Amino acid sequence: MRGMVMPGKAKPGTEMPAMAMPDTGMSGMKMTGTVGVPADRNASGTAWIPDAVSEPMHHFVAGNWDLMLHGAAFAQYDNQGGPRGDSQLGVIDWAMLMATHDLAGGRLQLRSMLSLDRVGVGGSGYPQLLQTGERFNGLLLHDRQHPHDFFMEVAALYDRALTPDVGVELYLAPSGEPALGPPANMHRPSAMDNPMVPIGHHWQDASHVSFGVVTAGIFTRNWKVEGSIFNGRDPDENRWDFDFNPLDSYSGRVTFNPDSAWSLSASYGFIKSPETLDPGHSMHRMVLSIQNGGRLRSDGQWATTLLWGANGHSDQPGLSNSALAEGEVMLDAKNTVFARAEFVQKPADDLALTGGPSGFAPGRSFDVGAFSLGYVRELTQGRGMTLGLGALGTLNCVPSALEALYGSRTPVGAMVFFRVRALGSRATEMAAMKGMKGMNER
Ligand SMILES: [Cu+2]
Repeated sequence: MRGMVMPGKAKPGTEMPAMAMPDTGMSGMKMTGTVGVPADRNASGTAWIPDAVSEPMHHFVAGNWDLMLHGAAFAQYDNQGGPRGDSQLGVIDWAMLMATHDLAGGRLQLRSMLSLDRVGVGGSGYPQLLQTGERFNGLLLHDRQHPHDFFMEVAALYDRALTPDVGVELYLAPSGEPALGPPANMHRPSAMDNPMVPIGHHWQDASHVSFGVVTAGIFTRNWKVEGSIFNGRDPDENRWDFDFNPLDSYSGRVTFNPDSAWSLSASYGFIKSPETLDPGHSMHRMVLSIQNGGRLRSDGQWATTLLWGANGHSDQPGLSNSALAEGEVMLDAKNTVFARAEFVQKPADDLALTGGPSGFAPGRSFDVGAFSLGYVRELTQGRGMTLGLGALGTLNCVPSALEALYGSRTPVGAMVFFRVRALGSRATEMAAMKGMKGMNER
């Protein structure tokens, strides 16, 4: 089946990377990187996605460097209902540049991913019912999604083959993602057009912005085993700097891509004092993920992710669980639908419900859920970019104990947005292939 995969992950204009398979990119086979792993199977940090799906990005060449540029921006009007809801006009965005160069028999990739969320949605982020995590003005954020740091990722990734079938990787990041959990939500093909972050983010993939990460891994074409040491402290509320601390957290992950349609991973992490204001508190995190996807007709793709993530707290018995199912279908060049269903056990202190009149015990946990459905219609495309108009609705579920606080057992939220990102799927690949053919003919 691999032979049928379009060269979406090809690197136009480059010669075979070190230890590459024979270059059959022109005949409809994907060009491959170290030990046959496509160069951009790493969707974020060193986390894999299925080869059959791709993140839209631009490929170009500057001197001896292969460059890949991608990103997305959402200009959004967000309205979350009920007493704990709010409304806001804002812009969230990220842009990522990757530069790859052959080095010492392997491949060096330098990456920088930046976000202007702090300007676009302010220090308290944007309204999202039941979302929790991080702080603003010294207070825990709740029912809002925090802005991401300007330096979402600044990293160097080196990989090379040891034998024709076994490769090694080393990832060094002043800001980046340890081997814990699946790719971060905005880099998953199952969620890349969804501006909302999962309410289970801090149970699953929130470590994607960690200020200090070292990851080493060994991989074959189908398997990867990795270990990280990293700074597990949550980013502070100054979103413009690097929040360095000792690398006293650690994680390990096993990933299995049995064929081009699937990527499975299991990971465990020990996160040392994630909260600066509560340094005695540490966490264990376990995450299982299943990603699946494929091509759809001439210029679409579909992708799904199933996730279980759990936190064990050093000061509480038991596990706090989360589960997520999400999917995105690019039906064709114009129409994309996406959906997500979530369940999370949220502690009262995360939801800021331990003080004041509500006064729940800090250890009390609430089972909450969120179901969302969204659609994007592309309006215009040019210069390798596509502009879409989208809408997203979320139905949340809270237990009766929270009914008065949320105004309902089923508070709702909605968002309308304009979204700009690199032109996706087949369109860019076709353009790239034409470019490659042109180069060959010259
Ligand atoms: Cu995040």
